[in-house]
Amino acid sequence: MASIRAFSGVQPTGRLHLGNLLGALRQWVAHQHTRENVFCVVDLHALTIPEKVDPAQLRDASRRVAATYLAAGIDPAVSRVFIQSHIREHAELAWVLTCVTPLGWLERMTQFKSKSEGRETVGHGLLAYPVLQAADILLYDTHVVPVGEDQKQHIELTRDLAIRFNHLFGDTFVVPELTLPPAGARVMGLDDPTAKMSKSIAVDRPNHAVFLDDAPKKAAKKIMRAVTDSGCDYNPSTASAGVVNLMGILGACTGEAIDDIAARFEGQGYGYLKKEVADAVVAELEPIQARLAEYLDDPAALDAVLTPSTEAVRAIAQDTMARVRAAVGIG
Ligand code: AQP
Repeated sequence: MASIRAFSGVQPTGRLHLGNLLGALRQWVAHQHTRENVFCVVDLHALTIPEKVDPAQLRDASRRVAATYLAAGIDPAVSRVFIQSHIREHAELAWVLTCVTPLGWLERMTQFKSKSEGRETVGHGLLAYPVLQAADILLYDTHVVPVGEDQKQHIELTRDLAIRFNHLFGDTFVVPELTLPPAGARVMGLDDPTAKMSKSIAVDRPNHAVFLDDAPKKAAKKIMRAVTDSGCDYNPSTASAGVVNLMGILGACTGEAIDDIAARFEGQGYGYLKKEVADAVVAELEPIQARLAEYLDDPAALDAVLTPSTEAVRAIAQDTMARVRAAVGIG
């Protein structure tokens, strides 16, 4: 049986949070032994809002994200981990795909609309972001893209672009499928459970997100302060967004079904739920933090993963790009 290849990535735009772990990293780890895996730190994507780029820090941030993948349980024996900008073919394929992308497809992306809202000028990179993401995925003949729910529309666009390109230039790309985790696909902000937990929001709002490198006490404190309501309703269809979010986080950490969590806490104050969520989150974070510290203390150990991974994925990227150049008549 031909193997299934998974591709996914995270932007080095800030400290990774619980949403990144439960929505993305945990499903990468869970299935890595039954797939071929290509996990990328998407640093070119981090340039899309140039005002927020700190050139002195970006390279370090990329290495830290790569180390976090490994600390979260990515096994370099079966998974490739590399930094996007080290493979030039991402940018080349992005341009070729840009030329087959109708503008309207990009203008209707909800992430583009929300990120460009209220900005005086909107950069082309922000609009073109999903085309670069499509290039990342299609470059590796990806079958599955394990991501959080917020990426659904972008993966749909990637599929549409692969189909359009194949139609225009002949069968070139594998058309990938999205995969979501069974729980934790959309972790909401602790201080505002109507908005997705997000790195950029967390920068100015200390109680918005639990970061994967938060000290256990601090992580627990943020959860104990999470916004709920003044009632006592655990029914998943009527409970407030904050309570549903906390039950979702607990379920994602422990594997317990939401209905069972709701039944267990019925009649108890939210403090009991928060305490259990805090314990479950801290139990997730502690081993990750211990392994992260080891990788950060030993840059050579990280290089020993990144260097061979980069060479291995380069070979795949070069093959795909050769096919693309032949298909469109360049190179
Ligand atoms: N809140 C979330 N719940 C579940 N999954 C999430 N992901 C992000 N936030 C949540 C998933 O994490 C992966 C990497 O995300 P990203 O860094 O590429 O970009 P993002 O989705 O834009 O993350 P942020 O935190 O919101 O970053 P900023 O603020 O920089 O834009 C993806 O698989 C994503 O689904």
